[in-house]
Amino acid sequence: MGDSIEKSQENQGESCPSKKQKIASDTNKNSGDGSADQSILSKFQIKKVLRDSTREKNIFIHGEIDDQEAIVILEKTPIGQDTLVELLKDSSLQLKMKNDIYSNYLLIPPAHLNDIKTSLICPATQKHVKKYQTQETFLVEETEEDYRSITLPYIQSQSFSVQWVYNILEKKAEVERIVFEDPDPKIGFVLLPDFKWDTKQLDDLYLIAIVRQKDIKSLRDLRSEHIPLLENILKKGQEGILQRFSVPACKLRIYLHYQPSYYHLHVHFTSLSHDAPGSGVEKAHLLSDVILNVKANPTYYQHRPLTFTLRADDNLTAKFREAGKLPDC
Ligand code: M7G
Repeated sequence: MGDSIEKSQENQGESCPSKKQKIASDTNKNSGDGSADQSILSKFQIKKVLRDSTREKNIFIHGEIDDQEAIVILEKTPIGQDTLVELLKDSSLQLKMKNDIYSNYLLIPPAHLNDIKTSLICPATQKHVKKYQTQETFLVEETEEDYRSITLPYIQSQSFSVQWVYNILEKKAEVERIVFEDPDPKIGFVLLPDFKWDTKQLDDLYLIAIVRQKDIKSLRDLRSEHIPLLENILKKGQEGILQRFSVPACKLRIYLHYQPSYYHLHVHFTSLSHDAPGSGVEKAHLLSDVILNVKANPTYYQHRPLTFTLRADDNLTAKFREAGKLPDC
């Protein structure tokens, strides 16, 4: 863990929700009591819009809360089918344009049908700012040797803190959100809604399975000894989602990211109909394929070149560039 990042993570600011408060409020709020916490965002001073997508209807804002760096992510949520009757009946309507059989209105829904999913990262590091900033990306092929000499030292010195993962595994945060857990220290995991999913509708269903073993960083570390773990996640994760959300396995996209942002092994479960960020071929590796590859060759992921994208001002990009791996970019 790099000094600056580690310090910044440790330097939990007075103004951000404190670790204790955050964890306590996570367990309360995540249980869905919807309690109000308006004071925190009223102090947010906007410094820069990092990304703004009209298509995805979200905006990523860098700012400060008192003197603490912070990132706020606002996202319009999908319209739930179960709210349609109330939405059409109880909203007010303003006519914007009418021509022949065509007309446009502005529909102003009741407040409880007009929410915006809001995420806060505070204190945020420079690395968080870079993660959410719109940037040019490059495709790079990482060989076994590149992993050993470039990526691994980078992971060991500069990756994001995985404290949030340990909080989940140790039941210090998001306890009420757990959908399924297997306590086995070798093949066990915790399945819960991803940070990106507000759990209001199934259209954008997104859960993650976090493994209990702490020493598996990513896909690169997977070998035949991990097959029981991977099969367990696949089977019990599917069963857990079927039981809780009635979504069958054939409607799920189950995959790992390479490179991930957080180097503690976890598996993404998203709705097949949801075009989730990071589900493209340059980043997502289907869990079922991963299992087959490791079964066919126990050290497949240690030896095989892996291709992924790098962001222009990522420090890892600079390292690959120095090694001559991005000659034309
Ligand atoms: P990744 O592949 O390491 O990173 O996935 P990326 O997809 O962000 O590039 C980590 C996953 O964990 C992402 O889908 C995050 O949205 C999710 N996640 C991150 N944090 C900090 C949390 C958290 O505190 N709680 C939960 N439930 N999910 C998180």
